[in-house]
Amino acid sequence: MPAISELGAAKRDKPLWSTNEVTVIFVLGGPGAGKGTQCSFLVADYGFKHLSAGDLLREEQDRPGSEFGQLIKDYIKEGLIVPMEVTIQLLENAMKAAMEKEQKTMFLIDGFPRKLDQAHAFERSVVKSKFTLFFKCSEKVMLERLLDRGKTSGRADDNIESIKKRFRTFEDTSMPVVEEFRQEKRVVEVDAEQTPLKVYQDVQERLKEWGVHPLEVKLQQA
Ligand code: UP5
Ligand code: MG
Repeated sequence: MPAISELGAAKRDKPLWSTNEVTVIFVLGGPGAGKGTQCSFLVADYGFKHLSAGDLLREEQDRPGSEFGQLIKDYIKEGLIVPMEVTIQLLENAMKAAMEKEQKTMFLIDGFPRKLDQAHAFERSVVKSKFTLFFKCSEKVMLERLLDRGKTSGRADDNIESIKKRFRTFEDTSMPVVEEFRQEKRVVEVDAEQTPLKVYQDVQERLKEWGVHPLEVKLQQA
């Protein structure tokens, strides 16, 4: 990828895709709320393409020759939000690739947008989201989950110092995004402290209310 100043995806003043062409559901929730876990269930039953912004950043960080590797590493360790131009470009590239190679048009964008400027830039220049699936979970439960996962995850930010910083960033910077979408009545909130299966059942119920159906149902309707 070129220098940050040259990354074009966040700069367009018209969306690249219309909501008729592409469906995007943002998946938000604190660190360890279970975004990735629930997205993997949804991929299996609904045929979404799952794009985790954090995973895309970690991939770019590890890509030999990436000029953003060190920057991404430093931001993630500190629980800070990587400059949006990088994340939006990575998301747009991944969406284009999934559309071309896998004919995907339905996307779960996990862990993004985490800051109001990202939310505005993505919806202005890439595509407007349909709604945001928000996993509500207390810090106490998220901390237990992350420390447990940290025993084997190898993630540079699954340690108590980084986790505390991630919690602060989430409260101070990412919750305002959820609040703005909530005011626009575009938030679907689910209690994420239940078992993974119970959380998923609630998610499925709520998606049905929004007219989003599993693949099996779509085939029956066709
Ligand atoms: N688990 C899951 N659900 C459970 C349940 N219901 N009951 C019991 N256990 C449950 O789950 C976490 C752990 O909990 C797992 O062990 C799981 O088995 C268990 P997971 O599904 O992985 O939770 P998730 O919400 O995906 O947690 P994650 O740690 O991925 O969330 P973060 O939001 O912190 O991480 P992300 O990868 O999205 O971002 C990392 C960093 O990247 C950010 O801090 C930031 O520095 C950077 N970033 C940006 O800069 N910009 C972006 O746009 C995105 C990321
Ligand atoms: Mg995750």
